[in-house]
Amino acid sequence: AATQPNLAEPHDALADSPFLRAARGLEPAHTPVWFMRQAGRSLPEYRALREGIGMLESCMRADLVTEITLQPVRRYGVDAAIFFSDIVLPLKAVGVDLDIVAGVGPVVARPVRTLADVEAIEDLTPDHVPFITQAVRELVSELGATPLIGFAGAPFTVASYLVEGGPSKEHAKTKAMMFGAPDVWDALMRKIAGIAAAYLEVQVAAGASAVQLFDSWAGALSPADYEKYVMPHSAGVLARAGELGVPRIHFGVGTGELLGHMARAGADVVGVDWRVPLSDGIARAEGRVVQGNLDPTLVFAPTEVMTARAAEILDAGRAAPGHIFNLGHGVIPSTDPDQLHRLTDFVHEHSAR
Ligand code: 1CP
Repeated sequence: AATQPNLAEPHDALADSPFLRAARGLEPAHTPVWFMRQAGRSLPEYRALREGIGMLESCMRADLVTEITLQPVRRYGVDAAIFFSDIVLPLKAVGVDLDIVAGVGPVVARPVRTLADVEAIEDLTPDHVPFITQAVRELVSELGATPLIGFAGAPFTVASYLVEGGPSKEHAKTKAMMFGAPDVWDALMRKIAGIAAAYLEVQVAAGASAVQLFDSWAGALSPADYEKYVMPHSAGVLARAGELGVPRIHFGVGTGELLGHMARAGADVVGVDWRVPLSDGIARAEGRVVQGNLDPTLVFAPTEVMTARAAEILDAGRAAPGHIFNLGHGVIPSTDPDQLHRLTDFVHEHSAR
């Protein structure tokens, strides 16, 4: 009977995947590895496919989303796929006038400044994003035992694009609203949190088996301000994601002083950037699984320098309840894909149990 095909088998293979076992604090066969921004400009096959097609358009075509998401999985043999989209895509889907400009990033035509601006933004329903449901379903069937990570932008980081109107270093207008117009801020954060949670629900309903909440720019905040103005809203998103029964990863950049708060906001897995030694990240993550944290520029060093650093991170990761290997932030577009392939193989070999 053991040799008979069993309907439960594909599901079990997925649940037993190194990524999902590590995310749940169970011993995996090897330390799982994936790379933030593993799809995208570093891959020649991505650049070829995107030729003449805008970023937002490619995010709204299920066939392109599926193919782009699969490209790094095929090439590297990473332990998870991340859904190809962008943190501002759900805003576009509910009608916010924005574009993703090549070489710049998200640009919002009419930045949000008033309560009326906030109230004009629609809440997200599955009907706004049928291409997401379709792409996730296709991906999950193609990926088999490789988990698909769904994702959304966290309220603070998404608010920064809406309020500034585009990428920003200081987030000055955003923080001016946060400090000076708490009623507008609260309404905006609630609005974005609702959209993010609904967006994650669509992805999980269609088969995503984990979610990552990207609060890339939360490191611009002090712990006290994070706790007061941001954490309750991120916690709301993570609580709704928790009801879906999938592991929740919470990540930001420059968040060394915030890792405890980000854990307590409702993370199962805490993302650690490369500025924090992983052993410190583990202590600050208060018993959570950790993800990270190789400096993304180390791929430009000789392979043996890169792998020696990866070995240190893998060894440090053993002190955590679980460790998912990743870069400390996204893949830099000029990265040589062959280096990431060697890195993936090294992580698997060095960590094989
Ligand atoms: O496989 C993958 O990981 C790629 C999927 C992906 C993800 C997870 C993209 C495609 N964007 C994102 C999330 C995202 N988008 C974040 C959070 C992750 C992070 O911190 O890196 C952020 C902050 C954005 C906003 C954004 N979109 C930027 C950053 C601008 C800034 O403020 O500095 C940029 C450049 C984009 C455009 C974008 N998104 C994704 C790609 C491949 C691109 C490049 C555009 C293109 O190829 O034309």
